[in-house]
Amino acid sequence: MSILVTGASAGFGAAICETLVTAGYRVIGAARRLEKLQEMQNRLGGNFLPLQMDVSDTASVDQALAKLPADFAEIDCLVNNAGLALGLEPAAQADFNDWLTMIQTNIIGLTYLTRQVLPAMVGRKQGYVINIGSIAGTYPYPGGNVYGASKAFVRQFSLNLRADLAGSGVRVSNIEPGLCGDTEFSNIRFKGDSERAAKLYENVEYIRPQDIADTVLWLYQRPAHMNVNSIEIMPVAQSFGPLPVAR
Ligand code: 8X3
Repeated sequence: MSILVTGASAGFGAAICETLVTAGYRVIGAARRLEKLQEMQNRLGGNFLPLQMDVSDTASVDQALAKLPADFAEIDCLVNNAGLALGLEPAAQADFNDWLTMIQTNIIGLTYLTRQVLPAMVGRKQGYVINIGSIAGTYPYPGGNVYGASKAFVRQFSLNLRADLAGSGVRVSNIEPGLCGDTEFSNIRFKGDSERAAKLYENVEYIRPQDIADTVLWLYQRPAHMNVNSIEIMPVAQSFGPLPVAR
């Protein structure tokens, strides 16, 4: 039995892998950057398996899954963590290619991998899909356009999976984090403009990857009869904006 974590080479994914391996589980860390995963394996040992995979490419997903050694091949839990935000421009100025990239990874990648892994879970009458959504999937904000919409997809997909999996013994949760620092997420969102990215986290006690990793471990260790449908997490410093009225 194993736990497969996507986007494993940094940020949430790396923290989730480390936390799960430390708790005694066998973990497959999937990501594009194999060398980063290999560094992790040096630290984490034989219960961590690096797996090169680009979730946005269905052929890459198929090839990676086909390569799994027998002692890791039974995936008991899939943590769909790989995802990204690109740009914070208003919709009329956004780069359409950024939108496509987000749709390809956050929606198509996540759904394809889930579709590939689910049948074996259903066959075993046991399994768990933990999706990493976002508060952006519930609350709109300026510049969130397609990123938020992709996370709204993840939220509803998670709930609809629950509907389809009724009676199967397979659990599904959607973790919806708010502002989280110490990851590559913000740098990617601002396309390498580290100054702009750093500004967002200035003087704020933001959520850390470890907070999300602890949440994944907690969810996985709940008893088999208990399903947490969604769990929304914000830093105390973050809350809700007013509903503006344009005049
Ligand atoms: C991103 C959450 O609050 O940084 O998923 O937009 S936030």
